[in-house]
Amino acid sequence: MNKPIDLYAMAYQDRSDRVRWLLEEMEVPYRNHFLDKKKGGMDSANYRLINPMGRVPTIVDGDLILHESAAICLYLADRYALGKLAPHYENIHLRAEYVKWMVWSTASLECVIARMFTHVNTPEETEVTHKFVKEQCEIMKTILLPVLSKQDYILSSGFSAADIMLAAVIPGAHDFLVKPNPEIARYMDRLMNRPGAIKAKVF
Ligand SMILES: N[C@@H](CCC(=O)N[C@@H](CS)C(=O)NCC(=O)O)C(=O)O
Repeated sequence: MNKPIDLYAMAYQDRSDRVRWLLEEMEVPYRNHFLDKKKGGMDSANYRLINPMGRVPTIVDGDLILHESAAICLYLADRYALGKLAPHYENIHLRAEYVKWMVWSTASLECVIARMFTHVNTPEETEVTHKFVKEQCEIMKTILLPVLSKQDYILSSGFSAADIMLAAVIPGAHDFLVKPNPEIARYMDRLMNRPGAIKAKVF
């Protein structure tokens, strides 16, 4: 039997959430390792060996060490749920669509949302940042809504790791994306109530 996967995080609700949720969905054994930032857990020489940036999440799966939450989820779904939570490589169009959502969720959507939580020190900066994020979310909405108005999950083939990535990121822009858009709110309800999400304590 394979050794459990080691998952390094700071808490349940950081970017390790999507990885833990995917592992729960796949019922792949794993161990949580929570690093204490205040006690230098992210900066320790041992941790820097597996993640030179001193960030989370990182996984160790046998002899593979991997960081970047989207890359981790792409790898895990391919390795442990290909054809179930990740489309087969032969299905080129669906696969391309899937990879797009996996990357978009962090590189485009999360990147914008994260602006609200970083380097905002004064009320003026907060206002400018919120305006920017709100405008950007209006654009993100035009990408999500046409899909979620016609189907329950982001891929026409059904629930996949791409839904996990999106649902882990979207709540960061709750007021701009979820609250004003019933289609996105229903999508979130559907996903938040999955036993895998509940076990992983994502929300
Ligand atoms: N793009 C990376 C971002 C990783 C990241 O920035 N993680 C945060 C936690 S959610 C972190 O480790 N921050 C370092 C810190 O707070 O010191 C990913 O998706 O894995």
